[in-house]
Amino acid sequence: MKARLYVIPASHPSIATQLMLEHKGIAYKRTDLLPVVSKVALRAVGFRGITVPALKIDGDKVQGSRPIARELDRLRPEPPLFPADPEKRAAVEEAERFGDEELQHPIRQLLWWGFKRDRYPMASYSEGAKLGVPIGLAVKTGGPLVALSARFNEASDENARAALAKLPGLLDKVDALVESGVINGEQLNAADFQIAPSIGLAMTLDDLRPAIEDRPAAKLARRLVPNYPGKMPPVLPAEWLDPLARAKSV
Ligand SMILES: N[C@@H](CCC(=O)N[C@@H](CS)C(=O)NCC(=O)O)C(=O)O
Repeated sequence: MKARLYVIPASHPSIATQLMLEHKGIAYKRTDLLPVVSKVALRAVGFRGITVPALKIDGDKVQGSRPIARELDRLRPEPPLFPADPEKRAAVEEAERFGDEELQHPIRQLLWWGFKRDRYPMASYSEGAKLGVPIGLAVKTGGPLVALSARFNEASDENARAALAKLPGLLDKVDALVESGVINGEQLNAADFQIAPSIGLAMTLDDLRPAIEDRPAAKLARRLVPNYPGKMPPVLPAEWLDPLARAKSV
């Protein structure tokens, strides 16, 4: 099987896909892309969409963490990413949908809001990546790239604040999924691989980690992504963090 995965380093759905390829034992080559540049690069190599993860596998092109999970199960059924039992499969698919559609984006917005404030931590998110340019230089000259990505991801003050207000509820939902055994069970599934990187990425933000690290959600992240790349020092205004602090103290 010949596979090449296009990623942005430390992108949570990209890491989800890397984990799934590893789970299947599929060897792959990785192409690391800078945000924004990634959109042009993906089109240049023949993808229709403009986001990572994007996978070329045995001549086919698949884009998006959820379609990729299904394609990997089709190409290499063992070990499966979805349970055979229809009821259990439906629960995993719903958890995976939640991870993709509800959990991923607020965390992405908070990260880009942080980079808007201070882009120097970006280098830590690209450690070990082969971007074709020295990361120090990319960060030094990366002001316009950060501004574009923050705009693309709608990382405004208002949305960052809304993302923080939403976070306790999202974390409660992940905790409930862990506690009901839909995720973090003995057999890992597509929802585990979808959700763990979002929690892992959130925990790279010093502002968010204290509200997460004692939760069941953190156990899943430590199991699947113990060395999530990146570290963002505190950047968020204290009053915006109130909903998180309150959620931790109940
Ligand atoms: N929900 C999609 C998300 C894809 C997505 O938004 N990827 C981001 C990286 S996390 C991206 O490619 N952004 C382009 C950019 O920042 O320039 C999935 O799971 O595949």
